[in-house]
Amino acid sequence: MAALGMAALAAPVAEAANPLFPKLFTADPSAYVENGTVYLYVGHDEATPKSPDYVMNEWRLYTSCDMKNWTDRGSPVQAATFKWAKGHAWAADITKRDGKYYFYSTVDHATIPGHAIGVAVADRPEGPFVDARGSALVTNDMTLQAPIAWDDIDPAVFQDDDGQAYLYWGNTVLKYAKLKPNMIEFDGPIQTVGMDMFTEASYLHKHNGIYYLSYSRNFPEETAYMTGPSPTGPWHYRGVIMSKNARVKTIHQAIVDFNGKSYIFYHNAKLPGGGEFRRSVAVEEFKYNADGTIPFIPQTKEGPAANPSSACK
Ligand code: FUB
Repeated sequence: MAALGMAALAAPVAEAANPLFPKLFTADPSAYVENGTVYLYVGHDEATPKSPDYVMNEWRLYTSCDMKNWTDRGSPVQAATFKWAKGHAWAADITKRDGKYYFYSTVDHATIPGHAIGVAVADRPEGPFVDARGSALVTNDMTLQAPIAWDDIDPAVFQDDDGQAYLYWGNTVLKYAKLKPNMIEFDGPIQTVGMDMFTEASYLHKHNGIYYLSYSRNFPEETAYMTGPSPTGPWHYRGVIMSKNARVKTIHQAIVDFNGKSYIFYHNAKLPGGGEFRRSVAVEEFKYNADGTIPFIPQTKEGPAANPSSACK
């Protein structure tokens, strides 16, 4: 049944320019690449034009074999996947370990005031995902560095070549912890990273042996990044790579390599009717400089050229 349902949902989206998905408002991209396929998980902005806040109940999945043509895979995971949560399907991130896919998700906690982070797991990147713990991995009362309800958001998961996994997250204060090999418990204390003007949307990736910690800085947000020699730094600030948006204060990036090229996903509010709570995900190709730094990346209407992957099935 589940497989049939997924096949019925898999609808090709017409060849896409930016923003990528004209039928839905989408935000907070997280990209995962496997077998020549990009799996792009996004939050779904369901707010009406007059909504005074985010309305987000589910994450949506789109896939592509070439970064240009996208297939709608429906919603493989929702805030309701976590019985202890009550909505607010904010930013999320995914990784694979030992044949299973772990989806770290921001939600609101039903009984512990504030946002929280849950972990869902699936046998395939298309889902369906189930709650991997039956409880939150992070709750607001576990982190007292910022006296706000929304400081435990935007999980970013990273696995190093030695198999050690790390979770970064936070708003106002950037936090991280090592994950145990089971991926659903921390292995050691929660640490913080001291930095200027950190807002949210931390994202850790590695390229040619350099670790990159990108994030949203300032408010309205711009995308900035640091580099370091390890997944925990020490970090060296490298500058802003994408300017703030018009009509929306957030921007939330994810950076991946796909089929020999490098890409940054982000959101803006450029769909008709878009705004603060009605955002739209977009993508740009970029090339690392010879010294490993990332150039400033302008937002474009065209997006990247098609980059067909022969490994895509
Ligand atoms: O989508 C809700 C929140 O807005 C995210 O968690 C932040 O990164 C910002 O994009």
